[in-house]
Amino acid sequence: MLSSQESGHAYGIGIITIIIGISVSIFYYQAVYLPESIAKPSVDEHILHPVQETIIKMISGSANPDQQDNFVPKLVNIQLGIDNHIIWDNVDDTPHTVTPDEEVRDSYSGKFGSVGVIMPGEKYEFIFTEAHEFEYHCEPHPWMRGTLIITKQRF
Ligand SMILES: [Cu+2]
Repeated sequence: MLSSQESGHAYGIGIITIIIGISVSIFYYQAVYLPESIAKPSVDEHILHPVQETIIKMISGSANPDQQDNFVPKLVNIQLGIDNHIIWDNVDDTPHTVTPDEEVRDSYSGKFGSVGVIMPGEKYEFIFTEAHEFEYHCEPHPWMRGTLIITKQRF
């Protein structure tokens, strides 16, 4: 049996442990979690709401490796504030993906690339807010390849 002094001591340590735990949680929430969740950079309205959409179609027959065209158009030049809202439209009857060859991250829109497949008739869209240049492909049909070059407005 613990004497009442010892059990009081153990009780005290328990309370202190709980207080430290709560303090650490609050510190983590305020110093780490909150800043990350609200850290989206401020982006010009013209870039968030460009005047044009860029549509890239995944055309019929893309699942055939002998067909030359799949992502149409294949090479796209984009200007921020003009047409940087990009929509991949699957007009084929096969599911496809939009997957960058190497990880691409936009500091406003986050990680680029479709999550899972884009079913026939569905779309994947992304708004780029920074200059990027990269190649992408379709995961199940690696011969489907495209290139995006996103630049700042030239005036
Ligand atoms: Cu595909």
